[in-house]
Amino acid sequence: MPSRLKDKWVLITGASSGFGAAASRAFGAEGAKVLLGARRLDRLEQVTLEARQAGAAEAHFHVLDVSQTASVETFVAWAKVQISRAPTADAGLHVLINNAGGAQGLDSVLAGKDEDWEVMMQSNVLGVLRMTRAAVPLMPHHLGATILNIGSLAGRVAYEGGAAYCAAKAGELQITRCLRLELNGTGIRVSSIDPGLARTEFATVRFKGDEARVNKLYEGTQPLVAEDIAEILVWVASRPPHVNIDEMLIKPVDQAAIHKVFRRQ
Ligand code: NDP
Ligand code: 8X3
Repeated sequence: MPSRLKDKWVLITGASSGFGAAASRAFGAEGAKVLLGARRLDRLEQVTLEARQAGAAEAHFHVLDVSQTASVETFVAWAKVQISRAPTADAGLHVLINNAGGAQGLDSVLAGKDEDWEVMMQSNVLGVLRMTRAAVPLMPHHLGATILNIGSLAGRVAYEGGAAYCAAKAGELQITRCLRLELNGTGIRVSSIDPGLARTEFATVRFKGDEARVNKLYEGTQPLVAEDIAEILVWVASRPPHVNIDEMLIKPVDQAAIHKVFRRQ
């Protein structure tokens, strides 16, 4: 049976690394048409090539900063032009993946920095709102179109130093739930995909390039890899159109809980 995602338009934010890059290749391998956004254009160009090599029917990229409303609107206007180039009966944006985001620092609330808090709220919370507001008008009704928001284990549990990031990802989860209510009747599906410990560039960004700290985080344990999440995103987006996977929590087997991570000696 051909993939339900073949020739479907899939928009991925934060496609320049980690989950977003792996998802670009995975949706590409399904024969989808991928529209990729992030701030680092050199990385996006490379991922676009990889998506084409994987089998994407089309793959294009454009600069995107989800923390800026003007950038989001320009990006979505560009996406609309791509989608309108070859109108078909089921044209429109089939999958929106709100993935751009991440953490900045691991400071306690008392030591927290305004600039770190602002970056986390801008990308993980306001970025999802802005992208969704701009892109949903491109999504057809009653054809299995899907919004996949990338949340986190951090949105469901608390840990020391995580206040702003945990709040941001709890915000993402609540946005997803509100949106599902607001879009009820349109046939547009909304999911929160919430990973635990995963080895991407996430920790390098959080620890601002301190690789010793990054290595310590993953020492002796087997984290998720980006492809694990990409495979799940493809699976969720290719359920029959009447099926909505509301929320999914995915952790490595070694991570029984946020504070209980098995480490080999
Ligand atoms: P990466 O750091 O590898 O990827 C983050 C991506 O987000 C990059 O492509 C980056 O691109 C993009 N991004 C960040 N800020 C912006 C912005 N303002 N505008 C546009 N793009 C932006 O980490 P992950 O792949 O791990 O992270 C992806 C998502 O998964 C994030 O939302 C993260 O919070 C979440 N997550 C990560 C987990 C993990 O342990 N790795 C676990 C649970 C959730 P660029 O810098 O080029 O703009
Ligand atoms: C990333 C997972 O546990 O590092 O969202 O906050 S965690």
